Amino acid sequence: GVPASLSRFRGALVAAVLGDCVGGEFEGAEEVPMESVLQHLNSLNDETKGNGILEYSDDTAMARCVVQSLLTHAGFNEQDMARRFSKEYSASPGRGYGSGVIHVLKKLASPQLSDVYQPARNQFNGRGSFGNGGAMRASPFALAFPDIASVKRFARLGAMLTHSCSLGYNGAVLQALAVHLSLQGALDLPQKFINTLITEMEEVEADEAARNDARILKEAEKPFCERLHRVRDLMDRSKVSIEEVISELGNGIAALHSVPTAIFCVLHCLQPQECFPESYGGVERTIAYSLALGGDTDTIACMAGAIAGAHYGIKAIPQTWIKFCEGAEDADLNAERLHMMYHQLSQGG
Ligand code: F2R
Ligand code: MG
Ligand code: MG
Repeated sequence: GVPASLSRFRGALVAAVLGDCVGGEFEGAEEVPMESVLQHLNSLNDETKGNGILEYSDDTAMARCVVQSLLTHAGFNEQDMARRFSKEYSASPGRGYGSGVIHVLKKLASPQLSDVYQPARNQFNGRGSFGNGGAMRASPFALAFPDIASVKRFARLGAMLTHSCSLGYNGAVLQALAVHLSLQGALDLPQKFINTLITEMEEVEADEAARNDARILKEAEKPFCERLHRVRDLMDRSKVSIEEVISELGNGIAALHSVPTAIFCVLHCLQPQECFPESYGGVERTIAYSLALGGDTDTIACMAGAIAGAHYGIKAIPQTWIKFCEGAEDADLNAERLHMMYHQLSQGG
């Protein structure tokens, strides 16, 4: 692939925050007309307003913990990352966390805790969470580690601090892989991009725990691979309705029903389309389309934003959007630090 430029790092981290902030308006809505999406996004162009008035939610709050932890330790440290998650939650519990994960975050605060993975294992009668909370904060792993094995390994471990079901943590692996590939220009060849994701996930889902979870939850043998095949089928179609995307891929809070959907949003919006204003670039199209799906809009737009931002770079992101979204300027600064870490590690440092 092409060298991962600073612009791509900035695009990825900033567009993830924007997706979360602008997506919050529609989270949980069943139907979201494109007109309402465009009206909402249009309000971000009023230069007389702004200064972070759209607040970020749990997606960004936890991603910021991931970023700070990776930078502080120049690598993955599970104790530190777990501590940051619980501190962040107790400082700002009103960021819209999932109703299950808050129990993990409270237990992670205990000084007596010796195994930081244990609270997540106890969730949902010992099955663990399959929510998308691990995936929504997985993009920074792709921005910190240049080699694909580390991206997979640490995205998985980082997610397992709260999500011990493979349908949760493998969603994080898939999201981090998509950002990793996009960072290297892989979206220039969309068919190859999706085929590479399928090949990687074939290996990830061959794991015994993944097979067991899929069987218990009555999912396909390799659930993420199966969904990625659906993404590929939808990509090949000249016209796809919002309803078909929702029924084939989902728009819900489970990682399985949202990570492949986010990947589809990026692929579907690679070219201009009639439903978007002509002035829209790729990041704006991707975020607008993610919102129009309804459901878990902040998280789907956050994940799609990260993948799209890594492809188009910071130049594709409107300055006024950055001004309106809490944490977007911080994300831009952190992207520079992650870029440095990534290049140091790629030179064996
Ligand atoms: N939680 C939300 N949005 C809805 C509420 C918003 C808030 N109350 C408000 O209005 O301000 N958004 C955020 O949550 C998602 C990420 O959730 P996460 O971190 O995965 O949480 P959790 O609790 O682990 O899982 C989410 C739900 O999925 C179901 N679930 C998961 N595993 C399950 C299992 N093994 N068996 C049965 N159900 C399982 C449960 O309903 C969980 O509560 C993001 O959208 C983020 O934006
Ligand atoms: Mg959220
Ligand atoms: Mg959400």
